[in-house]
Amino acid sequence: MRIAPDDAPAKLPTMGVNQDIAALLEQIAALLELNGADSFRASAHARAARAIEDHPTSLADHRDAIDAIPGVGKKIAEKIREYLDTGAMSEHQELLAATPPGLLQVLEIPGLGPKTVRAMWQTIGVDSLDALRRAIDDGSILTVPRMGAKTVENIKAALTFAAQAGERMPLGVAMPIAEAIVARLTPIAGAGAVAYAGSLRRGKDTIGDIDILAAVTDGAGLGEAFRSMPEVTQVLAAGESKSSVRLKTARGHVVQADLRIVPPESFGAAMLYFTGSKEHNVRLRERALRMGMTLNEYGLYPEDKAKAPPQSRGVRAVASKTEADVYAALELPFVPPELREDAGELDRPAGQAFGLIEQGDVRAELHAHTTASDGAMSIEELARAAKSRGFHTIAVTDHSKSSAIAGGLSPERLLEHIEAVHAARRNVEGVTILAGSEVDILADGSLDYEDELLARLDIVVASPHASLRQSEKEATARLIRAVQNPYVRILGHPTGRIINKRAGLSIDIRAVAEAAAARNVALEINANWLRLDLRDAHVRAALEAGSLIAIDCDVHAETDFDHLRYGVLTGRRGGLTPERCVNTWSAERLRAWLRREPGPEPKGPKPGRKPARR
Ligand code: DGT
Ligand code: CA
Ligand code: CA
Ligand code: ZN
Repeated sequence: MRIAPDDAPAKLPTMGVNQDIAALLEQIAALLELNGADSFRASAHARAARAIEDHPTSLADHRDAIDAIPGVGKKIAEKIREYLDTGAMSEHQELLAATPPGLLQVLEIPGLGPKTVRAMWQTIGVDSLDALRRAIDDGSILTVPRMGAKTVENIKAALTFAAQAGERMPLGVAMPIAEAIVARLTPIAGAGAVAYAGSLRRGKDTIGDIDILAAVTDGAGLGEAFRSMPEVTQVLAAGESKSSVRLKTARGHVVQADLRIVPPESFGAAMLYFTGSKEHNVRLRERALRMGMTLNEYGLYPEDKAKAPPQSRGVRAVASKTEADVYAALELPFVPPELREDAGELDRPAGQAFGLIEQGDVRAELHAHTTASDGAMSIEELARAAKSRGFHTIAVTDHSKSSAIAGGLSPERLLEHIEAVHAARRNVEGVTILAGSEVDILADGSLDYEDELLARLDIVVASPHASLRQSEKEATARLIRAVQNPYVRILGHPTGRIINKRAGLSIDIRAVAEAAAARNVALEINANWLRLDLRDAHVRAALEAGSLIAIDCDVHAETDFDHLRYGVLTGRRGGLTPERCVNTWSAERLRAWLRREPGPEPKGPKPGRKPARR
């Protein structure tokens, strides 16, 4: 059914009412602490936020369920109802009004909690990032209670990193916004197609702006609908075939979005052009010219020396309707969007597919937390969630003792936890539950538990969480030592970077991957879009060095399973095939890999290049 513009929803399809409520409650928690409220009240809001974010049904449709959610008290339930009725929470607005806006940015700096930020605000008047920089420069920051030289160094490094990282938006923030815009415009386009393109479609870990493409015969209504979306704060361009706007979402994210409108017969050529990258496009155009043709966003045309573009003179295109048509006419294989970076993807002969991993290939989650450490689900809830996603295996890998803030387990508690996993196996059928650990890699590369304890586990994920400012030499040696521990199977989020916030370890990825390959250890792509660690270039280098790859959601809450797509996109950008990704293997093959004898792999031709089937 074609829905006329007037019938279109008045708001962007929501990013999720529960998510919006959770974000507000979380901000109330931070604002309460900044304003000196007692920390019990603040943490009640934070707890409620987590419970609501994980709540399986939308609170907008199930208002009567609000009071029954564990962790949501009477007062907070009232605030949620107020939000559902009015779209705002008055307490949130009052707190915002009482707090200098710059203070929230100061709070964003990793390593700075609300207590410290409040202390800096109250004692020396730090109320913005600029004020913080000044306080560091003139040394007054050291007069703040409990502020040491080391903390100041950390703040300085974080400030420098934030300044360099610039304004690019994480993939996982941009993707739901783009999908919401596409969903909003699709009914208006009727029979025409609407899709996102640009760096987002290429799956880059951060994006500059959102590019939307629509193929319709008459685009006037579509352009108008795009420019009058309620989130639009500024119209930057309003042409017949191109509109450009700035948006501010309900969660406060600001981003530019471009809409291009092309005739339906040009959709493929336009998708190719606006997906980019620019460098890939340049190579395609050069190739077209060498073959005696012209390529632009409307199509691939026969050679024509005239000045005016061929499409404007009614010249018939050789190919234009689909991307595949254009690649075929250029005698190239279809290049998946994630590989279009002019990094060798055009050197492959036609007819030879890339065979990249797809989300549906992933059948196991090997890095997940439960309420035993900092997760939100019990072992059984986690196992059922994994099963409902079609996984045959789920690994329970709670934190180890050094990750104290994350509720890391003492050796005694880990032993109990292993028993609890065994007990859960009796209650949940149809999915293999592995007893594991995400064990901290200490600064020197040793692990946070003794080998005798690790030997009792089905799977060990070893990850760096602290000491992330080592030199490249130290960091590389640290990770190599970790993968050489006979019980380690996966190196978790190897650099520890947080996008736009923390650079993480610099490592010689080739050396780490070679060491991992020699032990048949997999390097993780952590699919959380704040991490995407390994990143695309690391994946490529690791594959070249012969290493196996794992893609894990690092599940803390049910919705974290949804991050898988971002891990898969990153893997695809690195050229990952299903064969090299342990999460795609059958349960039997995975079990054999996990159970292999501790110690180095037997010497043989190129260890790790082909994981042994046993
Ligand atoms: P971003 O937004 O910075 O993350 O990166 P992109 O790749 O999305 O770049 P954007 O938004 O400037 O343009 C989208 C695509 O449009 C780009 O990947 C290729 C194409 N494009 C834009 N400008 C040009 C151009 O001047 N020449 C060519 N060949 N292609 C262009
Ligand atoms: Ca873009
Ligand atoms: Ca753009
Ligand atoms: Zn971790």
